[in-house]
This record gives sequence, C-alpha cells and structure tokens, in this order.
Amino acid sequence: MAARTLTGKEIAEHNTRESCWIIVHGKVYDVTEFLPEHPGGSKIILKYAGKDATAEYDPIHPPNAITDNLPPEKHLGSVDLSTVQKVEVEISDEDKARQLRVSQRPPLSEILNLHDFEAIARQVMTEKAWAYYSSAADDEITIRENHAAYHRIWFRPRILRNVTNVDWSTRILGQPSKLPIYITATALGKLGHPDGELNLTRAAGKHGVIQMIPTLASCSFDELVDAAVPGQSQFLQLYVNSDRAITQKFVQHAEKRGIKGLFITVDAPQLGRREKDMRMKFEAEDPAEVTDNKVADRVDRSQGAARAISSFIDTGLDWEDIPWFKSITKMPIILKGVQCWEDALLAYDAGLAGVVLSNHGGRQLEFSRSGIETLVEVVANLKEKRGLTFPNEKFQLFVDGGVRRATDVLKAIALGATAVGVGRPFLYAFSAYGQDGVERALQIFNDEFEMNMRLLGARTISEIVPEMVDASSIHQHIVSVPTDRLYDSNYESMQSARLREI
Ligand code: 173
Repeated sequence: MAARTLTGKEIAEHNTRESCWIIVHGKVYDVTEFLPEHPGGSKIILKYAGKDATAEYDPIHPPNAITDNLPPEKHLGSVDLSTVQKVEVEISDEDKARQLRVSQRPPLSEILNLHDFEAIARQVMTEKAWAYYSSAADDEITIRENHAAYHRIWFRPRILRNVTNVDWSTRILGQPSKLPIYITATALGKLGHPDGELNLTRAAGKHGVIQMIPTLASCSFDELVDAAVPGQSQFLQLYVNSDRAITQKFVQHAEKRGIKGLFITVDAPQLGRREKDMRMKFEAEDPAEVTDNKVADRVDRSQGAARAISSFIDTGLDWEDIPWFKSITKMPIILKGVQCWEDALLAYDAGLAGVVLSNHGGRQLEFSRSGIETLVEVVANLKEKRGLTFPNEKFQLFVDGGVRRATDVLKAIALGATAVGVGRPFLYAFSAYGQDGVERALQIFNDEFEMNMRLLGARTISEIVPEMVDASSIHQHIVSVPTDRLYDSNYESMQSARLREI
C-alpha cells in the first residue's frame, strides 16, 4: 500500500474494538484484528485506540515488534504529529508515591556496593519492571544458588609480594578490557529507564569495558552501535530466529558494524516460568476478560511481555546448525548457556571460540547448577580429555550469574575463566540512577579489584592462579554457608495466590 499521510482527526475516529488504529513513532497501524492476539491483552491497546501509543509501547517492545507482527497492509501510513491530540496520562497514586521515592534516592556517594543499587532500584522502579528484572524460574532456588555458590569458595592468598602496582585489565576474545568483566545481555532496558541500554553503552565506553548487546534490547541495535566511542568493543547476544534468513542478515549486519563476538543463547528454547512476573501480568489483566477463572480469549498471557517477544526463537536449534553459523560469519562464536562439561567439549570440538557457563541468571531451568560450579568440572574435563589449560586464548571460558563483588570475579578467574558476565546489577544501577549509576557500579568494581588483588598477592590477572582458591566444597549443595545479609535483605520472597477482592 502506498504510504499515506493521515491526520490526527482521521485516526481518532478509529478508537473502538471494531476499528482500532494506533500511532507508534509517527506511523499509523490498524491493529483491530491483532487485538485478541496481543499477548499483553487488548485492554492496554484499546486505551490508546485512535491515539499515540509510543510512550506506552517503547519500554516493553523491541523497536521492530510492531512491524514484525503486523502484515504490511495494516501499516496505514504516517501522521503529522502536530495534528494529534496529546494523550492525558493519568498519574496513579502508586506512581505519585513512586515519584516521591525517586526524589528520596540517596546520593551516589552513599552507594557503596552493588547490593545497594538493587535495594534502591526495587523501591524506585515500577512494579512491572521490578517483577520482570528480578524474577527467576519456579521457586527461585537457582537464582539464590548462583550467588551462594561463590560463598563455598575461599581464598589462599600469597604474602610478601610487592603489590604497589596492581593491574586488573585483560583481553576478552582479543579485545582490551579495563576489567575482567563484561556487561552481559538483558532484555527490555527501557522498562527500567527511558534511555534503556544506551546507559550501558555510554558507561562502558567511558570505563573501557565491553557491552554485550541483546537481541531483545529496547533500543535498536544500530542506535547502540552508533553510541559507542572510537575503539569501544561490543559483543552481540543472539536469539536465533526460526526464519534463518532474518538471523543471517542480523549476524552479517552486526559483523559489518564491527561487533567483536557472537554469543548464541542456547539455554532458552522456551522461557522458564517466572512467577513474580506472571503474577504481575495476571493482576494487570482486565477483569472483563477473565471469566469463570479463565482468561476469555485464546492467547496464553502467562508470560506477559517476554512471551510476546520470544515467539520467534527457534526451538529446533541443534548442534548440526553450528557449521552454518561458522559459514555466515568470521566473528568468534561463543555458546551462551552451557551447563555441563560434555557440552563444553562438544563446543570445543566444533571449533567454537568459547562458552559461557550460565543458567541464564536462574531464569530458565530451575536446579541447573551455577556457572561457577560448572566451570570447575569444565576445566578439569577439558584438561583431561583435550589437554587444555585455562585461561586459554583459543577456547575461552566465561561465567555469569550471582556476581556482586570483585572477589566473586577473582574466584572465577582463579578457576580458569577469562572474564565474568554481570547482568542484573547494571540493570538495577541504571534503573535507579541512569548512566551515572552504571559508572558508579564500574568504579566500585575497580576499587574492589585494586584492594582485593593487593590482599590476594596478585599483581596482574595472570598471577591469579588456581592455587589461590579452595573450591573443594563447590559441588556440595547441602553445606551451610555464611548468609549474606545484604543479598538476603534484597531478596524479595515470592508470594502465594491470594483471594480476589470483591
Ligand atoms: O531472561 C529473559 O527474560 C530473556 O532472555 C528473554 C527472552 C525472550 C524475551 C524476553 C526476554
């Protein structure tokens, strides 16, 4: 259809369930037939029927969600935004209370560690955003184990070494990094802050660390690459599309734009159950659509925003696809979400550049072991079966999940990791304080590294060796470990179902 320019008045007439047009980023869409399909429910779209829905749409959709889901004949054209009446957004009492809490945030100088960001973020984020970021699979045992596993490893520091100068910079996949950590991929950054993942890109550029750009970022891929400063390295996290042509185009575009590593997520053929998030969605449901204890129309909304935007992910992804990935790109390919040594060995034998030992921040398979525990068996078995030693330039090991302190990172490095991915703490940092928060988080890591390297007797990353840790209890899941009061006070218990108010 030839692109038309419509007026706000014309669009405003299509404000019913029978004919529903909406405006997103100056473009007009006929979503009438899509209403019952919308995983977020029809109510929220109808609220913006005939109006500009951009502000509501942005935080919970990747930039191309609408164009990917609506057939081209439903793209009606553009609108002259000056002819569109502004939507009066009602500020709820809960929102007013939240705004007050935002104004009560302590200055960044009072934020002393990464736990502090989480404590503040929880109070200033919208309930929806908090539920989405903080939630994890099933009974949330795994998310807590990720952090607790680090408590089962203790140091064996060396003394009487001249530690006047210590240097914790390193190289990750050949790229320089000021810290042995990278900012790992997390979806939907605009839920936490209007600038979304740009907060991470900008802070990473200033502090010389590498950001892994998520497939499901709220900001567009090119926006995040454009925001990088000269010399700033970025990686890409890839969800593989059932339509391989789309994936091929995306991967090759990323390579052209200078992305330095392709991290293919392999632990999420289906999304885990995140009940804090699900409960939030259920409570947000239109009572008119919920009858006889079941949701009226045919769409399963149980996974809210995440389900809506994850339906493209290919459940058929298989080891046999690896040669194809290698044929379409020269970027180093890393599998993200490996959970046992057997698969790490297959990845090595397939000629890949590395693996991320991860259980997806405890959001996927409940009772999948922590990355740090898996690291120990991967290092042992790849040594025994392929004679590899770690860290290894040619096959790099990464872990993520549960990291809150530089000591956590130092343990992983000692055990053979090249670097460690940090996700939620940076989300909480920008949700509470924007880019400044992320910069402060990186500064805290720097301060902690400097001190802990001195106390450990390691002057460079290469001096952090396996003999500096005792990980003999890592596989013991029933030992009691000292509880971490800061972590535990942030952890928000799950809730059981409640009677509805009548
Ligand atoms: O953990 C996640 O929430 C995640 O990876 C995801 C996957 C698909 C859609 C949105 C988020």
